[in-house]
Amino acid sequence: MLKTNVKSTDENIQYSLDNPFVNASGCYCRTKDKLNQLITSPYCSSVISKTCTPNHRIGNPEPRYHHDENMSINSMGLPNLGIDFYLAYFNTCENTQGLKIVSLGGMSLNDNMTMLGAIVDRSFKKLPDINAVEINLSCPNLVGHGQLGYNINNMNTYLIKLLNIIARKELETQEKCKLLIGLKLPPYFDMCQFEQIANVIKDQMNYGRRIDFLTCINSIGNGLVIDTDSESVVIKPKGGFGGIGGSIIKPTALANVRKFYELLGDKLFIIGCGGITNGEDAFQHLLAGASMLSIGTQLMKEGPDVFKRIGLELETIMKQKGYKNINEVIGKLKIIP
Ligand code: RRO
Repeated sequence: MLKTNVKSTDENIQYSLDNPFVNASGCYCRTKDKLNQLITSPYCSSVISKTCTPNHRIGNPEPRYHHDENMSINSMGLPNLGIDFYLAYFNTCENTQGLKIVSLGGMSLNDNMTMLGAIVDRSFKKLPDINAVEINLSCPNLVGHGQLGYNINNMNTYLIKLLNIIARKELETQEKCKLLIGLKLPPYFDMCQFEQIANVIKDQMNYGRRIDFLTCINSIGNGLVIDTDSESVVIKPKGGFGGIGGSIIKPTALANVRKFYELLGDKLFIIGCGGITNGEDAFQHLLAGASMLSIGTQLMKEGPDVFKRIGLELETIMKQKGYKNINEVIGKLKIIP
């Protein structure tokens, strides 16, 4: 009942996934132990790595993550074990069914070009490491680095240079790249921003550069959580500012999924991320237009069993409503005439 189909823009690559669930990058995916727990977790068909850099990074000082009932705040600062670790992990792990996604977040365009170039080369050599790449354009926590997803001109030039790596390889080999390529976007709040970003993406696609999916949304950047008792911020980096996740960001996440589904849903698929805590939230993300569902804060709170609970709750809602499969739900949100 929860099977979902995802495909590349030109339908060259297609996957039928047992269920739509994947962890949000950053949650349970930095170390081998945590990744193993996801890979073996029922109802988690696909797994994404922590956003990675060419080399190991320690990240920001602790405490750097905090959650309460309705929200989370983090300023992790990209702690990760370096791209080679994640490629090697996926190369040997046993999840053969779902998507194995590496999230890329180099400190510079050069970093990302080097990492993507290596991944694409490996993929053309048919090494089985991974089948998808998510390019993170939206980390809110790097001191001195703005979020690329908020700088439309830079984002456009950046994507041209990065995605040309794939286009060139395809030209050279006369073969299609077998990787799904996605962008992790920050939340947008203005109708003009949605249109501008959608136009940047359409332009890339019109010039033959691959973008197969969008992940909407990353945490809402630079929120501030204050503890009344201690009269203090709750995380150390950046004076307490950090990315906000959890239930309270669901309306923003749904709006981003919906808008990009309206603007680009005939060209690519969307991974809904933000505020999924139960089957009803999952159902709403599907209605808005998500084909896959990414769980972050709730995974941190509950551990990998969260996928089964939410999956079963989603199945119950779908049965009650008479739906036989997810495709009957995706994007079918009604508006009031
Ligand atoms: O590591 C982080 O601080 C982090 C990243 Br890369 C991201 O994309 N989103 C987020 O909330 N934290």
